[in-house]
Amino acid sequence: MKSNFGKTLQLLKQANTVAIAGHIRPDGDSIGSSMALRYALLGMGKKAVDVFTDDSIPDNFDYLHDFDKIRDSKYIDNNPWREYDLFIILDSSTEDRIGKCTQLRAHAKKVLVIDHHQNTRIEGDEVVTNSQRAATGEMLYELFTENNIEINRDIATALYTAMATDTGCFVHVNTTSYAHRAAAELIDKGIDLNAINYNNFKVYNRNIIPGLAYALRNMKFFLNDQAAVVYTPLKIIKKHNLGEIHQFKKFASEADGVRVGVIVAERQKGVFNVSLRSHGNVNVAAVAEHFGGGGHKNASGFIITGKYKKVLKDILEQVAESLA
Ligand SMILES: [Mn+2]
Repeated sequence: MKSNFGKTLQLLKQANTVAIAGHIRPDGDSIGSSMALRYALLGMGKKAVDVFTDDSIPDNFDYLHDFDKIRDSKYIDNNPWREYDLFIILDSSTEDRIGKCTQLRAHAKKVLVIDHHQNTRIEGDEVVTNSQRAATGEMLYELFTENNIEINRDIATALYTAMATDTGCFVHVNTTSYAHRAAAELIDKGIDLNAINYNNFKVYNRNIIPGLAYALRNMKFFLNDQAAVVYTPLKIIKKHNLGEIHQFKKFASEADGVRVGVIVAERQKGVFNVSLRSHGNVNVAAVAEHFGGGGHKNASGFIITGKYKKVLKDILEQVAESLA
């Protein structure tokens, strides 16, 4: 269960300038763990710690200290890379998950990877993985507490954000007693618990209502009603100006009797972002890997191209295998 941080501390100690990259389509774990590590490293007296994400950054995490210092794709496209002692890749199981940040490899002396996905296929001078941890932020909590790195309120806020979002506010099967104990410790650092949870789990953007209504009306059930599919075609996404549709996942995977929720969003003509959510022993990481994606046993994703009818058929074929 414990993560092996043997060489990690040495790499962190040796570096004076550090670049941190999380994944594209950033979530609370990617952003939260990146920022927590930034605060901790700055606290250790590092000269420069820059956080990158090759995407636009959802502003629902703007309560994080220095949130506006995260370097998004707009920054990346308009500024040259500088040189770093260490490049740290967080919460990413494959190289393409970090987008253009892969170029940082050529601008850093050493590369460190910390990730909690299943089957991490990404290289570094040191790669620490632990798929038993609910979040990369939970691995960082372990790193900090085991090595007497002080967790202040900013770090606690970022780590709590990471852990709460990846566990669905401590509901998903990845939630352990360790996660709860860690959360309790973080709450004791004086974080604004209620605001963070309301912000991340309760409030929704009312602009999604028309798109959500469409998605729910058109939700379909397959494989003896064990799989629910919510499909949002490009014309609906455009018509209702839908950004994130992660709220839709809940409705697919939480219908009674459903063991796999499939959420398909056509982001460009014939290009589909697919998210999978499953219950119990149904391993949707394997389904995602079949299509070149990845993730966790009960939550994964991938991109697939083609005609929707064929795409759906292919996906359901793999989902059927995961249900067998
Ligand atoms: Mn994560």
